[in-house]
Formats: sequence, structure tokens, C-alpha cells
Amino acid sequence: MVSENTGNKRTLAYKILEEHLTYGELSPGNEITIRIDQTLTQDSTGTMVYLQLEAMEVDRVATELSVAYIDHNTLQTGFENADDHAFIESVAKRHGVLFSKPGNGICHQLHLENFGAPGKTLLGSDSHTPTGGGLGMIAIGAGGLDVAVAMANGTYSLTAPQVIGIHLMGELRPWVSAKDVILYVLKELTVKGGVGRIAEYYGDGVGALSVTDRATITNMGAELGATTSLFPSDENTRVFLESQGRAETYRPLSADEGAAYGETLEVDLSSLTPLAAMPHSPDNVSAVSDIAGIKVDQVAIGSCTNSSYTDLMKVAAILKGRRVHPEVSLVISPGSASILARLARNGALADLIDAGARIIENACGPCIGMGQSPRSGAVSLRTFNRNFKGRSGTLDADVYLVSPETAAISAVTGVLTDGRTSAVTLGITLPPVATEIFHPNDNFFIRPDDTNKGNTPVVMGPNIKPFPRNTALTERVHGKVVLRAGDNITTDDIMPSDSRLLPYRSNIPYLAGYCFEKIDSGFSARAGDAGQSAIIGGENYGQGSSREHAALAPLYLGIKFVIAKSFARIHRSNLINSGILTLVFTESSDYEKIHMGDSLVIEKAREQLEKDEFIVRNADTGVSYRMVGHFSRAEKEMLLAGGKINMIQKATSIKG
Ligand code: MIC
Ligand code: SF4
Repeated sequence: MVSENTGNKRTLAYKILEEHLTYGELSPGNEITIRIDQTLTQDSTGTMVYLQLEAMEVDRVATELSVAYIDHNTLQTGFENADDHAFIESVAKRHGVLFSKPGNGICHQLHLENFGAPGKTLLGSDSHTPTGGGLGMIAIGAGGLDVAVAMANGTYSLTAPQVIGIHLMGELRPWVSAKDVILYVLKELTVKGGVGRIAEYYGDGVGALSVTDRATITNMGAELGATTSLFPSDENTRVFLESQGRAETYRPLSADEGAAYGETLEVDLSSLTPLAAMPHSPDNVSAVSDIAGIKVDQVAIGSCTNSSYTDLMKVAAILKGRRVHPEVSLVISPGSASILARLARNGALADLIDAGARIIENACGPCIGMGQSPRSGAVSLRTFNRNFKGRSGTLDADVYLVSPETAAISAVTGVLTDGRTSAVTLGITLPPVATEIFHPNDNFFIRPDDTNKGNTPVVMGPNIKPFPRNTALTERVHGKVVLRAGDNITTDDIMPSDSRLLPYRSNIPYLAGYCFEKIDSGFSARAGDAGQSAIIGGENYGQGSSREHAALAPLYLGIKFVIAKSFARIHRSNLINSGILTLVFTESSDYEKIHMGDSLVIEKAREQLEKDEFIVRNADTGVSYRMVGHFSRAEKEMLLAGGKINMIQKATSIKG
């Protein structure tokens, strides 16, 4: 039953959700379960996913398609990354998962090119999984354990989101592109504006955007905190799929005329100008013209947001016959091996190299600080999606997020430049017409072979350690406050990730030593000493990535509960999956009344959890605070059991 969009006038999001609904009433705020057609994992979250899948003793995955990509940890400075790759490959073989070798490209770009399909559902252990929404699918980012469960039983439970309609009108003008659209939306809605929502694009302006443009927008919808973003599937979708040699996947899909959106945002594409997200948040957006002239040290083009063939062709057209400014380091990481091969075949690669660009591997690379950290104090312009402080690997670098066009012209001038003021005419038009077939490169994929799956041994390197487990919720929960954090704390703050730490994604005990390192270097030792502890957070606690490590490392260090003004969706689920209570202040002024080192106590915790009303007593001041959890039935069960894996194993052993 669908009650958000009354009558027959349904949003596209609700149409697809309804087709996949297996439990619940499809109405905003309700707990629902949907069938998951496809899953994706990447390597930096993937090792945990497959350790958890192994713990569930699953035979073959229950989805239509599950893909394991290797794209994050490709630097291989020691044996650790290569061991993780081998582990993932072996588990993929055992369970019928398609394996994408390192060098094939970035998971979201590859999935869009090779497997994304209108009307399907996709769950990925990466927050930018909504990239698939560019093809008209419901593609959701989730914690690794949720993806492991989806692989095991083909379902995912979530709170049915509201649908916000983003009405696109007009056409983009030269030097303005899809990145500017999503930067504009971020400026309007902010990094927490999408929490509990799906952003659905509609209107005449949609037709002026290619699938890869749309994918840039849905990809970076993750920065809104949205559950997902999606576009209709139309003629441009058909042409894209045809050009990928996948015409049979096409299915036209759109919202009903006059569909009732919970809220709408009007965007006149023709009035947009080149934009930039300034340090250190994707919603800190300014017109490039207002900040033009800033001297630039590094320009990085790529990432799952802007590494498509179209994007790189635009960059090549701007750089052709020109020279990268002597004081700028320009690095380019194509989204996939197919894109790189295509650029090589048509000569655009030579234009990039001739101009002085450094071509780096088809992988996440600099986007997650896996190499190419800028020099200290640098200004780095990036076509990526996140510019959180220190994410580049250089704590005092200033990272600006811009479109590929702005990045390319600025690499030539050496200063942040609004292309409309340059003498360069953008002579390339890339109409959404299938002029050539893309030739996907199958040589990087290893297809699962059902004949010998049972015999495939799991390959485990010495750095792969068991994941930590919680214990059932006790009647009395107490914790010493070991951190008071502000608003919009990111998972990059909680569990930093760069070339130094990414090799340890399979080793939570090691990573835990670096938890909150960038904002409070004493955290880990303090939490360890406290035994049982608690964290106090502000608004939108845990925004950003899907990495479970931001819950597993605190679990390992003894964090029992996190109290915040509000939580980001994926991180909240990851904490609950780990058996850590996520409580929300009913009076946000109580935030000021809890101090570092205070001892907080929750009596009769199991009873309070049932009622979803919590009294938390401050044993140091004697004051009590009222909290809520907004926990669903399933979340309560997980918390009672001490996490999702415990809950699943309990259910299985009862059955058995
Ligand atoms: C990111 O962009 O922050 C990441 C790295 O892709 C993460 C996943 C991870 O931490 O492994 C994400 O977006 O979920
Ligand atoms: Fe990789 Fe960056 Fe995309 Fe994350 S945001 S998947 S690190 S390219």
C-alpha cells in the first residue's frame, strides 16, 4: 500500500520501491523491507562485508547480481592491500560474486557502464552507490553488514523516505555543467538537507542532461545525506545503454504527471553559473566568479563523480594545444579502463599528456588520500565530491570542489578561473546520441564459476583480523564521556582513511588506535582506559562515508552509546548494527550540560529501549536528561542482541 503519493499519481521512487516491497506499508517514516536485485562492494569496506558473509554461512548469494570491485586500496605499498584483494577474490568465487580486478576502474562508474538498469534496486557498501540513480534505479549506500545480509537473503530494511522533487527547467549554458547543478542543490539544501529523503529529479530540464551528467548529480546527492537520488529513464537512458551494448536493459520510467512530492526545489538550469564548494564542506558553495583568482597548486580530475568519458573528453578539449601552468600539478584518474582505452584510441589521451597532465590509475586514488596528497598549505581544486579537512592526506590543504571544465581551465591559468571569462571556446558538444559502441572491457572481470565454488579455499593474509562483536544489552548501561564533538562530524573524522591507514581496513584493533585522531589525538587512549564510554555529538553526527569501521573501531574501544542532536543515516545504522545505542537529545540545550569525563548511566536499559524513551542520568551532576532513539522494531531487536550479527545467529540457532 502506498500512502505518500495518493491516488495513481506516484513518484518514480515510490513506483520502484512498490515493485520491490516485501514488507511494510510504503509511507514516509514507516519501516519497510525491499527486495534487492543487485549489490556492490568495494575493497576498503569489502573485507568486512565478506568476513560477515562468511560468518553467516551463506552458500550462494541470493541476488540477481553481486559485484566485488577493487578500486580504493590499489597503491599496494605493502602486502596488506594485495592480501585483501586475494581474500575478496576467493570469497567472491565461493559465493557466486562477480569480481572486478584492480585497474578496472571505480566501482560506481563501472557499475553504471556495465550493470546499472532502470527500475532495479542496488545496495552498495559505499555511500556513493546512488550514482546508479542516473539510470533510473533505486541505488542505496549502506554499511557493509547490511550489504552482506542483502547478499545472503536478497532484502534490505529501511525507513521509507519522503520524496523531495527537484524540478529542473531550461538548459545549462557553456562552462556550466552537472557538477554545478548538484553544488547548487547542496547550497540550497545543505549537507543534512537530504536526511530521510530521496531526491527525485523531474521536469523539462532533465532531457538536457546525459546519463553521465545525471550520475554526477545522483552521486553527489550522497553529500545531502539523502537515502538516494534518481532521474527518470528516458530516451537519453536508452541511448546510453545502447552505446554500452546493453540496449535490452532499457525500460522507460518516470513519475506520474502531477505526482505529489513532499517538497519541491525549483532549479532553472539556464540561470546557473560555475560554482565551487570551498573548504571544508561540500555545501560551503560560492560562485567561482566571486572567488576567482585564488592561486592553485594542484588540480585533480577524476573520482566517481566526474571521471566519465564525457567529462574527460571535455577536459581534453580544453587542454588540447595548451600547457598546464608551470606551478600546477594536474593529475587525472579516469573512471574505468574502458574510458582510458577509448581516450587512447581517439587521441584525447595524447592531448592530456602533451599538455602536461599526470595520468594516474583508474581508481579512487587522491579522492580518498590514496596518493597525490597536496603539498602543505596547498590549494587543491578537485572534481571530487568531498573536501572534508584532511581527507586529501594533507591536514592544512584547502580543497575546492569544482566541475571538470573549471578544473581544466584553472590548471592552465594557474588560478581558480571562471571559464566564461577565458578566451577558450568550449567547442565540444557531446549530444546524447549513440555514435559508437563503448566496448566494455571484460578482461578485468572474473565471472563466478558455479562448478567449483565449494572447493574454493578462503585466502586470508596475516593482516586480516576478526571483526569485533558486541554483547547483549545489559540492564544497566554506563559510560564515561570520552569525546564531545560538534556538528557535522564526518566518518573521516571518526575513522580517518588515507594511504597510511587504508591498508588496515581488515584490522580493526590496529585502526582503533587512530580513531578520531585528526580532531582529538588522545581519544583512543582515553576511551581504552575508560573501559565503557560514551560520545556526545552535535547535528548530523557521522555524515559522509558508509565505512563501518567508524562504528567498529569505537565498538572495539568500548563505546556503549552515542548521544547526538541528530545522526546521519548510514552511520546511525552502522552503530546500531554494532549494538551501540544511538540516542537523540529531546532538549538540544542538554548538549551543553554534559561535560567531558562525566559518567552517564542508563538504568533499566532494556525496558527503556522497548518504550523508546530514555532517561540518562549524569552521575557527576545528578541531573537527568530525556532522550529518544526512534528505533524500529528490528533495530530494537538488534540492540537487545548486541548487534545485527548476534541477532541473525540467534535467530538461525533457534530455527536450527
Ligand atoms: C568515501 O568516498 O568516503 C569512501 C572511501 O568511498 C567511503 C567508503 C569507505 O570508507 O571505504 C564511502 O563513501 O562510503
Ligand atoms: Fe572512491 Fe572517492 Fe568515489 Fe569514495 S568518493 S568511491 S573514494 S572515488
